[in-house]
Amino acid sequence: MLPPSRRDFVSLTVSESGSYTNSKQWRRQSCWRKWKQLSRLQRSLILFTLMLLLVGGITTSPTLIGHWRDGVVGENGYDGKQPFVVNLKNEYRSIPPELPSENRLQTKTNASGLLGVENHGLHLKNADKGSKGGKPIISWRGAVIEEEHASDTDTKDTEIQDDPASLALAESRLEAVREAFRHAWKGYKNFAWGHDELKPISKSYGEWFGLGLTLIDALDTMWILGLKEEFAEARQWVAKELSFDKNVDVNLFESTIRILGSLLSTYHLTGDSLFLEKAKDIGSRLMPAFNTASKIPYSDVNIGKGTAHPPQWTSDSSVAEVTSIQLEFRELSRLTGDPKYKLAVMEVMKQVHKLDGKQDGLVPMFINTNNGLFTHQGMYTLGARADSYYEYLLKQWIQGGKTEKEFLDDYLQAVEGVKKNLLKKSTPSGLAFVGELSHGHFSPKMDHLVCFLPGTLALGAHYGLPADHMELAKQLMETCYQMYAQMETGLSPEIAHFNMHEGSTQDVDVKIADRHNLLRPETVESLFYLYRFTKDKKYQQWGWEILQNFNKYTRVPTGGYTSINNVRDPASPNPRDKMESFFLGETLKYFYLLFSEDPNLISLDKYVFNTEAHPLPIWPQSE
Ligand code: DMJ
Repeated sequence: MLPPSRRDFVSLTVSESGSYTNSKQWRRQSCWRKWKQLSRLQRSLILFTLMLLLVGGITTSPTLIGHWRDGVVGENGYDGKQPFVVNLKNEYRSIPPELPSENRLQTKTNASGLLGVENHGLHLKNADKGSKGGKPIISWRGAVIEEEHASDTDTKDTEIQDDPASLALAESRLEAVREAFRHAWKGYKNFAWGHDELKPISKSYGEWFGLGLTLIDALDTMWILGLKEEFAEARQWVAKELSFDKNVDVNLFESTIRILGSLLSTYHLTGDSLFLEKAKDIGSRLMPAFNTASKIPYSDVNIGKGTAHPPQWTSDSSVAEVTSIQLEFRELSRLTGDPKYKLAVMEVMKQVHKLDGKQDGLVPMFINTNNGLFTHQGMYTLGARADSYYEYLLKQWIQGGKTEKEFLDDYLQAVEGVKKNLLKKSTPSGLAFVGELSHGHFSPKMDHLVCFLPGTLALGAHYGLPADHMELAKQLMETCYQMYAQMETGLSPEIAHFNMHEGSTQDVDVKIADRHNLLRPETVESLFYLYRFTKDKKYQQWGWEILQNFNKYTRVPTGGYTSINNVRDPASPNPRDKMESFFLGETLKYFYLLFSEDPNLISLDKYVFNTEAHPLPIWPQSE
């Protein structure tokens, strides 16, 4: 129970906020008043915390981080060679060396801990805010899109929550994420080093492609979290052990988003040419997948033999897989100056853009590699096999500097298609959810995978798309959170069924086969976007609850985290003995970015995340 004086203080603060003016002077005076009202004990505690932060900040100051960069990647680091870029007209010229080094600088500062983050943020405050009131440039069926960012989502974007209490809370949560990462890494290092996935219960590993998938997927996460030692040992493995000259079949989509995506991202963040060389190697080895009659790529490639094929049981590829490799291959063309990567993936987009079989912009789930036509028509979902098609429409438009209008048209049409065909409300709480359509029959089934959508909608609104996208994002965000909160473990199932009939007493039903949780990132990803754009603390709080529940039900004492079979049984969640690479590549990275108060830590005005959470640069307008 708080002593009376402290309760009075709280109510006094609230009443003061009625005369809020948002001026710096007001904030300074208010802070000073608040300071004077604190008890001696409270002041001492705050000073002690600040001291701790100061010491932490000094030990990771830019000088030392510079030393880290030099020591870790500088050994064979950015070589000053100017890579080449492709512009939107397919003209080639060299990338200014500032691009990688600028990005290094930003991450270097961010990686320097709380003080570094604060200084960096204050220095840049308002620096890259887009001008408002720009003339509308594009319209699609009445939806007018402003040239610069939507006014309700950018005003707070570059502000830092700089009061000591916010910063201390943020730092403790960031440290909790670093601790979770170290724990996951410990398991991987001890029992699965250099292999694809940790099996933390049996203290062993599983292979998928045999390429050290978890280690590669986690590279840029370690850099962003500032985990120097872990990054250094991983880099060493990439330099000494990683070889793509192997007789193995890999899935084109998975290896593009996880391996190529991470190598490109890590190259941009560090400037270390090792990662670009590896990216070029895997990128060129994946190209045989595009040697099909239709130019729609096969799902599988043997990266040693240079042969490609569809799965054994079909000549179809999934639509999400062939339309969610574009960010990575386009960037590879830009960096290498070789247009072949970009041309291959753009051909896929061109074909899908004009294909019959869509319903209000929604695409079927499969496409045939022989004739290039959609198959299994009449089934529409925002979940598995279609999800990232929608995500990459928006993100390619952003990556290319908002000039490729077909992507935007298709994206806007698809969002309208979702609203018209798939969006419903549950009973009793009226949660908005996105179901599925099968030959005209609606099913209230929503994959956890669909929870990427609030974040993508919010990102679009940030880039000037209609304000109702942001409203929908907020509603769906609440739903995705409820998919966690309404479960006994506080963790979401893989698939939820929403009740729609009157008299239902609970919104979410989970079928027995759908009760597993694979440590997936989508909800945390969307929480990150929603917090970045709204600064509404509830999104951080929801994320914090989810992190604690991961720690409670999926953390394995000897190292690592595990997927579980049953989110409805806290007494026996039943571990599956597998830590997916995306837990390190995506989930923990998005937790960290969600809890960070620095909007310039991977600025969403400079980077676009691929579907595996690897940030790639937004191309400068001049290219
Ligand atoms: C990841 O590999 C990617 O996010 C992909 O787009 C969907 N599935 C997993 C994570 O759930």
